[in-house]
Amino acid sequence: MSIQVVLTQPFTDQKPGTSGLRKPVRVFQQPNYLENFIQSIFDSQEGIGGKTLVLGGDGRYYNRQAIQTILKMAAANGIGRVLVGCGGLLSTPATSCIIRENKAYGGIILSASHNPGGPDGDFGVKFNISNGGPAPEKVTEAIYARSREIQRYQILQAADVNIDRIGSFKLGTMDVEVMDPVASYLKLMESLFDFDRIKDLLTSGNFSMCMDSMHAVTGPYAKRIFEETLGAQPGTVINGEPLEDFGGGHPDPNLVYAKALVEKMFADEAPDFGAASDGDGDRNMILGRKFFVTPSDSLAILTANAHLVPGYKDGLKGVARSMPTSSAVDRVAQKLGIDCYETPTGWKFFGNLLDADKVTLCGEESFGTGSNHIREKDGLWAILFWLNIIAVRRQSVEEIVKAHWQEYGRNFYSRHDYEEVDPTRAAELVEYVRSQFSSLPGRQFGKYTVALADDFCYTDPVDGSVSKNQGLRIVFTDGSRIVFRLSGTGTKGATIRVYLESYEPDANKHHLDTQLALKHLIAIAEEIAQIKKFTGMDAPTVIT
Ligand code: VG1
Ligand code: CO
Repeated sequence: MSIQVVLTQPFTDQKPGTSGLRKPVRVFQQPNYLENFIQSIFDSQEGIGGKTLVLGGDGRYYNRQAIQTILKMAAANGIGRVLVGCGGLLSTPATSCIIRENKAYGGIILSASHNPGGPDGDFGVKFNISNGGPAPEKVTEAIYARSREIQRYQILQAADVNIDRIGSFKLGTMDVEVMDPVASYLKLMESLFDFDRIKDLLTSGNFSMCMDSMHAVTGPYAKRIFEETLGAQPGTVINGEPLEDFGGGHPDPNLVYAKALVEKMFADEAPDFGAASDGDGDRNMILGRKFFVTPSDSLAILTANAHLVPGYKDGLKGVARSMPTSSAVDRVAQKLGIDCYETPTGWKFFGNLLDADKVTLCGEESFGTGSNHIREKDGLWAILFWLNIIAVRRQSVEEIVKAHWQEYGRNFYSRHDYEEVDPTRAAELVEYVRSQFSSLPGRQFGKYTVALADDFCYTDPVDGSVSKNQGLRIVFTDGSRIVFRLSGTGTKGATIRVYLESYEPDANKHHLDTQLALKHLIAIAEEIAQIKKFTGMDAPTVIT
């Protein structure tokens, strides 16, 4: 086996976004495209030689080929050992768990998360560091800088290896360990949650659940955890077979894309509890019978009930949410007397706070919740957390949420996405809103008065690093907000996200439909941003 040095030329578009480098499969299939990016990771990471890396993906199209390429490149670049998930599968949270457990240098996760897969879908590469979390901006910038000047990459000339059987072997001088993707993760979950109590609930005969894995990576995890370990009925996990094209679906756990689950949960005779996760297993959606839990509320409710869960019963250090996430959790933090941090969108911003032990739980409005058990958001963890709470409180999802609103008030919340917008027009919209920053404060729109209009800028309280331009926010005097942001994960044109939040203390109004409750704010967003004019669209493409 010899090491081949391949001459190459830089691609100019290998800048990682909110969560890794995400592009259409066809872009990744260009000669040298994947290789350049992987070599840029190796070149920009000092001291990676001889170290351990974790490698796996969400099973989407091109996962298996990419794993073979990366293994051979790792061997040629002097990596000591690679732990790879059997079948090339590892969920994002499991990768984080395995990096931490093995004190690995880092990991490479092959996923475009909730973006569709298949030859015409998307592919992605994420690099995680030794704390198990997404590489922070200074690391992704170094990778990007390297990708702009790369001239060669190294790869071992060797036959493909068998990644479908658990075991160890050598590839050149590098050790490869093909491992069970589920075992370590399951052990970690057992250490945090009251599995006996959840098992009692699931086998009691008067509680039923449905878990939709959306033909993505959590299928094997969910079957092992819910059906084999916790005794849920066989068939509890639906769409549990990971498929390269996710069965043609959009593995995004929301009311629009998790169709099979939503149909079940909103039918008569619906199960008591429903949940779904995304392509790489880091997102979650929680449903009760004919009832949807907004992710921002979910974070607040987990925070308020954490004392009921063994892994968190000693209290929380603090909580964090991304800026566009509703401030429901802020109210809980205030009551608990703990700190609440507001970070830019993307899990990489939670890493420092978790490492410094400033926060225990964190979450995003985009169906992501997690804690200090790993350094990624974690779909199945959130689902187990909910089950643990239900097992203790013995109330329905709806009862738990409504009691929460009763106590804290309700933060009506919604996100409107405008997808595949012409990038120039999207940039113009942003500029247009920004140009009003000086005139907006004090301006009145019906019952709302603008208190603040700015471009969110974050200074990391741990290392002092500054991240600018993280979203335009318009905050009103009653705490209601409109936020405009451009997506950093889309691959077709630009996606404009409009986040809307309005606080309602009056319990008599908590039953209102969300879109109705937000209708004035929606109209104000249109007035301020002229969305119809800039996008040419009459309505959002996705509402969550
Ligand atoms: C989106 C979400 C963000 C999330 C990111 C990655 O980013 O808004 O909250 O962290 O996806 O999640 P953006 O830049 O498109 O708004 V995942 O499950 O795709 O790794
Ligand atoms: Co994801």
